[in-house]
Amino acid sequence: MSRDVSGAENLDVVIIGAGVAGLYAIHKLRQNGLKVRAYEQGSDVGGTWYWNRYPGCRCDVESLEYSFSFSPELDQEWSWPERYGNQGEILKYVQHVADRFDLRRDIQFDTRITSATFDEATNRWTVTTDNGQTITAPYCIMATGNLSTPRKPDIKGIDSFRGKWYHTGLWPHEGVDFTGLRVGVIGTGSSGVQSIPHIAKQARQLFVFQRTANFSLPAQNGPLDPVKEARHKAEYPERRAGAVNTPFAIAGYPPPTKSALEVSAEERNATYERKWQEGGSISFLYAYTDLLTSKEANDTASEFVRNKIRSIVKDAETAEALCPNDHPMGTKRLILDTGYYETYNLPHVKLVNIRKNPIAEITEWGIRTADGQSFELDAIVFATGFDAMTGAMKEIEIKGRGGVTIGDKWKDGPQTYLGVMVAGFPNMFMVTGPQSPGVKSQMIFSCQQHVDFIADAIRHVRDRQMRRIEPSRMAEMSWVQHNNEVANSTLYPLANSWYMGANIPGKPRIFMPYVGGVNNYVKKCEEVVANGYEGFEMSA
Ligand code: N01
Repeated sequence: MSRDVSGAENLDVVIIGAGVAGLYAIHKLRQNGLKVRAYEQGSDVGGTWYWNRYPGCRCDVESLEYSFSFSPELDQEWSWPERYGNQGEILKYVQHVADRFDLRRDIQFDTRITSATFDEATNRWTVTTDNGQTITAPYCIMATGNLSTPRKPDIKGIDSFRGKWYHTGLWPHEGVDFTGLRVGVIGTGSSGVQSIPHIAKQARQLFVFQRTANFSLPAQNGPLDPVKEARHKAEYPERRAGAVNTPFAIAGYPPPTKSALEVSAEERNATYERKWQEGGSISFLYAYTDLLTSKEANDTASEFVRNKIRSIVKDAETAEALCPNDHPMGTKRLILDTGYYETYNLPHVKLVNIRKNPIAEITEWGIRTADGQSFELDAIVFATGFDAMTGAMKEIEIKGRGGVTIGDKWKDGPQTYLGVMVAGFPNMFMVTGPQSPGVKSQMIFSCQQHVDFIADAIRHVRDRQMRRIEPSRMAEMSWVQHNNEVANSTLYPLANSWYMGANIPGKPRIFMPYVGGVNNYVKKCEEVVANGYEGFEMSA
């Protein structure tokens, strides 16, 4: 690698992160003849799938869909054992991609980026690492992930706990054996719901501390049917091409045509029952056109799921506590589970409703709730989520023009143009940043689509002998406004979700993902390019 007089290493593009986004960025930009390098905090590739190793961790998008689409050969070569990939399988796949496309030689592992500063005189980013290295490059890509900053709540007394505690998003690589232990799990989002049935299989006693009940549907996971796999692989070219015309970037689900309120209760329940048996969240949300836009329509689906919970969980009080009633179904990430509700029928598993009776403190011996009850525990699992969408970037001291930090810029909530760039931060790109549809889509599709857009933008700038690209403040403001208008036309803002920043005390409550659909987002990106990068300003 070349160095400047100060000893800093020089690149064309510095990439932060070697999860699926960072890996594809290396591949794509290298193909465009650029000198790139990714810096990764973990000791291997994989991002989310490297860190989240909790028992039961599994993707909620089907494995034949949740994969890179840039290589038809890769599509045909890889075989998934199950309908939904588990963490180990997906990590193996991502590692295979890194090896097959020789990506590792441009990755530096075990390296955390601490700062990134734009120099207005040279139009270069200077990035520093936690081991004292300095790297400079005209372009910087934040492939830092949306759910990559685990957060444990600040509960009084945690330091005094004599047992062990874990966070699902930072799970020990050697695994955890809960056999014979008394375990407490705090949090019932996707991570909690997926891990609870597995922990229950080992633990002597399991207490689940639930603040908010969530909607979970059966994944109906199982071995992948070889006939289905062969058919899907034969259809890959059309399916991959078709994904771009769908809201979630997943083809193969016929879009709904009717309102839930247009049909009889019998017909509706029969449809919901069929979707429940089929498994999967997209299929369920696609039952009717208005499940995410009309509260009345949504109530029919929400009540169907509540009745399912009541029919599965034998203890009526526990069943009622597990019934979500503070948000419409689908406005928080819909969870896919295997045997979650059934777990509460086991005699050694108990739900503790901390909405009614909050955790007062963690003691030497376990958890004490506000009513004075003590739960003696050997281990506590925090399944309490992440500082989503903005957390990872705010952990790096990113300074744009005039020394303004990303923390200053986003103090009232994130502002971006297309979720790809931020006004005031020239030549810095984000892969699936806030106000992009990333987290509301088949994530690998969105990562690729964003990286392709970024790679084209960089080529456009370089081809014109320009040295700086940045969105105009006007374009950014109007995209943020559009994002809010789209969100407000749906039921999404009714939920206290991580989409809203609601899970982090003090975080601005702004609906962050773009929910207008991947199809509309991609059309917008294409228009922007066709109009000469409309909304972006370029200079020499
Ligand atoms: O985190 P979450 P997650 N005291 O934020 C509770 C993706 N993902 O790691 O709802 C007590 O959803 C909190 O309660 P409340 C997926 O996109 C995907 O589970 O804030 N409880 C909630 O129950 C997912 O949406 C997969 O009241 C506290 C839980 O902790 C996203 O990651 C698998 C608390 C956090 O739920 C995040 O999921 C796993 C406190 N102080 C994750 N603070 C799949 O692909 C928080 N909670 C399937």
